[in-house]
Amino acid sequence: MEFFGKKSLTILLGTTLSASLLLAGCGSTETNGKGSDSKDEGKKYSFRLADTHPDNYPTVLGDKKFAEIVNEKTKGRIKIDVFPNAQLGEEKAVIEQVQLGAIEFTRVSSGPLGEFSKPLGVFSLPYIFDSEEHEWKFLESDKGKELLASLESAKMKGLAYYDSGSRNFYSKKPLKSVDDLKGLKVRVQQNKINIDLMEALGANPSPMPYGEVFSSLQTGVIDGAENNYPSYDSSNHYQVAKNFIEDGHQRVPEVLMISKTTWDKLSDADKKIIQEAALESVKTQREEWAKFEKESEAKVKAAGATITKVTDIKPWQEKVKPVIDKYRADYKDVLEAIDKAR
Ligand code: GTR
Repeated sequence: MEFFGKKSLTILLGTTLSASLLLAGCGSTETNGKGSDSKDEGKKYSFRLADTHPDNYPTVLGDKKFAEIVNEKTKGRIKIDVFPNAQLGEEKAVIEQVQLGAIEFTRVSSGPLGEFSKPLGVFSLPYIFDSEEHEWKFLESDKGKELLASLESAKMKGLAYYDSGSRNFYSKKPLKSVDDLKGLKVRVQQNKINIDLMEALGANPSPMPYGEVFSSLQTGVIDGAENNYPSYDSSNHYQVAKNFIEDGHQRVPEVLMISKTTWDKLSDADKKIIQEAALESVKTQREEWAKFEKESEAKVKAAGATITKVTDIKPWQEKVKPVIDKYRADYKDVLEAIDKAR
């Protein structure tokens, strides 16, 4: 139900927004506090932040916390409106808009980002993290920060990582072991490492935008997909693909970021506020994530999803070894740093 609501809302707002964009000429508005360049007053800004998830989703709650802190610290001078539900477009399209500065902020997965900034692709490699602790130890390390900073060469500025748990496979057909993936058509995030990953697992990869997955599962265009519990739940995929196997093949962090074009226009003081607010919002996002993840797992089980826990991950890791081997040289330093954080 939510899905159809989301689609029609997207179409509706898509039309309205493109019209207002045309009128405004650009997504952000800037005015000066007193009609002068007074540094004390600073400039007034009205920015937009795009997120693909629905309103109550942990990333959107993080986005809103971020916007609220910026608003408070600037006494309302910098206003950031959060647009959830892919109202401003699917992730790949939004990233392109952010590169152009037409959308100022977004929260996206590092999955699709890897196609815009190669260093971030490392997160799509399978089974590189043992646990949430291992992942966060790396994300907060110098190398983790360096990866965020690498976005600058792609006209974006990474402000913070958000939690996204681990990704697992689900299908309309039973999934009890790695062999059951053989021959299945599985939707993946739009990133070429995922194509190699699915091929190594014997499945047929089908990259497509997130918003198309529900109907593709429903109509049988694809057999399955993969994601964390919160997305499996909030996208209603659990209603059409009831077999979920907890293999935890990837931990793909979320990224909160700003267009480099927008960033470069800000005063140093405003940059500081925005950077600090983003890092402050991580706490809220991670708390909400931990709660939502548990609730989603319970909800999909109660709704009849069949959950299989993988007790021996070795056969999975064996199968995807060629993927790691293919990319090892490209990600040598960062893979070493990930190992060190273990
Ligand atoms: C979710 C992620 C989204 C989107 C989605 C997908 O886990 O939070 O931003 O990337 O996965 O699979 O497309």
